[in-house]
Amino acid sequence: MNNYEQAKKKYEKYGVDVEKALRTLRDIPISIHCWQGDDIQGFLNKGPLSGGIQVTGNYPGKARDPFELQQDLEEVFKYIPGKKRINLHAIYAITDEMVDRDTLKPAHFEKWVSFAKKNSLGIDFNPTFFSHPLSEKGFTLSSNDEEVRKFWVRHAKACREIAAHFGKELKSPSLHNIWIPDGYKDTPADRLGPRLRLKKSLDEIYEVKYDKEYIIDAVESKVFGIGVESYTVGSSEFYLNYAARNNIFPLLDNGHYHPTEMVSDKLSSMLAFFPKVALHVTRPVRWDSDHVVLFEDEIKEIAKEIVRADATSRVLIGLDYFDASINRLAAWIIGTQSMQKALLFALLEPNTLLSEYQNTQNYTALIATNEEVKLLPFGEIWDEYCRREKVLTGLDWLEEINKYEQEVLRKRD
Ligand code: RNT
Ligand code: ZN
Repeated sequence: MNNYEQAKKKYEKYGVDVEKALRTLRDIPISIHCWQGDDIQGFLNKGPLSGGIQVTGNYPGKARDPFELQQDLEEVFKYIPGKKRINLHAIYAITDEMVDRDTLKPAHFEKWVSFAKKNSLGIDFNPTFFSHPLSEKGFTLSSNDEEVRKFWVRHAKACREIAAHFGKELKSPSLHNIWIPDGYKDTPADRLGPRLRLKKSLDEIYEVKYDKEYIIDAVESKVFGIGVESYTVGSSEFYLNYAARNNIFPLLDNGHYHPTEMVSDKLSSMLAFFPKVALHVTRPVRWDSDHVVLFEDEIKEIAKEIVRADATSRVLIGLDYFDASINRLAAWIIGTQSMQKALLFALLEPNTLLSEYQNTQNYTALIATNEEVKLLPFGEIWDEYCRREKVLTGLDWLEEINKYEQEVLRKRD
């Protein structure tokens, strides 16, 4: 018996179907965010990053143009098992035309469509409401300057058309996610006004109807940003109510809540009401710092909630972090693999047994079994998954990425 078979036996003792877990994992898509590759710079924006988010670090070799970003993504795909999607922002349009955000067209993303086809990917999409002269006053869809508000409504409408185009071309619905940076540094005099304007803007944006086969509309809430500490227009309550009443979906970013609020605990409440829920998986360290996702407790707990609810096709998993202090490709690989490890860990949970303990009030056995399960030989199962998916196991990928750093990244600066 090889290591995998031995490990499998240990899981079987608790009634876990390991082969089924591996098959399920392979089909759970992870949406990989393009913005880890260039510190959210994009190709349309020439200025600095704004909107209360921040990338720290200056590791050499960041992608400077579409060719480099796609080259880096393709390198990264080699070391990530399973089904992948990519997540783009509007500022990643590939065009020589002088185009502003409100006049973007599907044509400006054709090179991404061919990239996606070549690599068998779906594309998710985000309008970019930050890093632009018209967002520098801190307000976009909730602006009290009608010209500014209308500009951003046009931007979102253009982006939904592009997302629907991705969905149609790639035969896989594109998640179109709205996140805006709007808010106040200090306590505002009027909290309702901006929210009513945001509501009006969203109504205008979603007036245009698209086929559900092409686009999935979501809204992402937040609690605060840098320089926007006191009040965020697009808060959790605001967007949950909006989404519920308008048949769109909530997107939960696990860096966007108060530190003791857990997205893992929110998921089941969302799934009780929404057919789909989208996630931005990140790692907040003391604040919404967007550190690289690791194989840690809250990520495992989020994965468990998805698996236990049998919601692997209802929860759309996207990554959202940005670290410029380490090799950016390594950041992508570690974060994506960590999410996949968490999913596998959850799929290997003896859920029938644990639920039975819960339902029979045998809380002693529940806690004891949960602790025991943590020590099962998970690494052997993960390695087997990687082998079957024909990606390197262990740290072998790091050697390849170091080579790539020497041969490609170091020549960029
Ligand atoms: C910001 C939000 C948002 C962005 C990306 C770049 O706090 O999380 O999702 O990180 O869209
Ligand atoms: Zn996010």
